[in-house]
Amino acid sequence: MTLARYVDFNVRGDADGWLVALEGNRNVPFSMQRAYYIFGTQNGVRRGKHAHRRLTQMMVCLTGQCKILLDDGKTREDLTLARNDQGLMLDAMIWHEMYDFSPDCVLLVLADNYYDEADYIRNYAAFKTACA
Ligand code: T46
Repeated sequence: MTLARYVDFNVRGDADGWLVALEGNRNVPFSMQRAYYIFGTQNGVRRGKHAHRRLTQMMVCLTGQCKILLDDGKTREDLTLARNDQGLMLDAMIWHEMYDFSPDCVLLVLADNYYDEADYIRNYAAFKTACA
């Protein structure tokens, strides 16, 4: 069993170039309220290191690649994000850490709500307690 699921996108275009459209409640299976992107991550840095209490997100690696550790409090798995024709759905209450960023990695994240620090669990022990 996997802790997250991939959504494949239709890639449109031809020899002139390519385009992917992301639409809320269609190929993005929630109502989007926010998009942000992560880039310029230095070698050896781990980002994330938190879980969200309620937030649902989709991650798309636009260029380069990185890895992501997922943890639901019982099991852990590591996935690679390296495709711009695929989104990774990340539900609430999954601890996640992104690492091994290539220098050119640009990670687009779509979210179903606005930024709210109160939605973050940034302490792993507190996350484990909340999962129990
Ligand atoms: C997540 C992973 C994948 C804002 O002001 N607005 C925003 O929408 C976001 C996402 C962050 N911020 C501020 C909060 C911090 O002062 O930007 C700063 C960096 O955020 P953070 O340290 O949480 O960044 P990452 O890369 O560790 O985590 C981010 C998201 O915060 C998080 O929701 O799931 O990317």
